[in-house]
Amino acid sequence: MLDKIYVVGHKSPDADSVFAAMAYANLKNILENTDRYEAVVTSEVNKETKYALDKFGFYVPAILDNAADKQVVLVDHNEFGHAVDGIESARIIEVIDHHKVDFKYSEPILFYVKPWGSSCSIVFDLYKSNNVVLDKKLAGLMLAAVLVDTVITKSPTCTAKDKDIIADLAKIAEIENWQEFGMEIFKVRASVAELSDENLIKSDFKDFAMKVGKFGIGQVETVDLTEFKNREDSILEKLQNIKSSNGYHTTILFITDIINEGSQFLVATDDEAGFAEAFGKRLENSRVYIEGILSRKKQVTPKLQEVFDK
Ligand SMILES: [Mn+2]
Repeated sequence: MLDKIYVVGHKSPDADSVFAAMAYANLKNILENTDRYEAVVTSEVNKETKYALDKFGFYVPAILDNAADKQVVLVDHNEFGHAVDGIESARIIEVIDHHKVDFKYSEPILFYVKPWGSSCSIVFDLYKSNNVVLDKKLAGLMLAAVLVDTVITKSPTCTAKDKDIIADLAKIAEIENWQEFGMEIFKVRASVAELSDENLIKSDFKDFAMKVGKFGIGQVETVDLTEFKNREDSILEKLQNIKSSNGYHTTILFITDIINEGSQFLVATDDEAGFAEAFGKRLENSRVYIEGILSRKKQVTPKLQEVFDK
């Protein structure tokens, strides 16, 4: 029997990283007439991911918490800092991603990155170009992922290609109103409001190494910012704790209002002036609302890098 190849997304798995792994493992098994590709996750999945899996009748993929000496396909990330533990000694077979490239490897591999709104868009495109028929339920999962990653097409990361793919996936999944389906998913996602401060911050949290030090940036989306208003002080306290006990230069949670298309920033940093320089807006009492900010990848991280990583 040929060795297993694990298809795995990033740490703190989101819908796109889980569903892209599932869809891509399925595609590879079909194309290579094998069952050696297995989608796995790095840790427990979040609420909307579980919701979509249940809705379309899938099990949660098994957890792979260490990839040392294993064969892996990375989806939805390429930086080792975001990858499963043990990645330094894993054998990487392929990378399928839509994030900025920060990748070095000792062998030539298939490295497939497109500047689209979600990894599931890229995987869908691969089904099409390989003439593989996509299952209705898998299409539903992938649609959920594209809608989450593009904030129901509102995010600046959403391209014309993603919009076409959303329409195609909705058709295959037989979902008549994808906007409504997107809101359904975001309502589940917004119920993160029930999480503890720490779990709220960590629900979608990524590390970024910059010249001045390590940044930890979490994002939460909501349809109602006021839901978080009375928790801001305790969230800030937690951000401060995470910052000092884990050696961060800055920790941020930004809460994105997807209806009004802006984000409330809660920031623990020793360099508030730098933050103001990056965003053109000053923190007041460690917080500030910034209109038009929806994307960590396309807006928040690049703005911070301009100031803190030059
Ligand atoms: Mn993604």
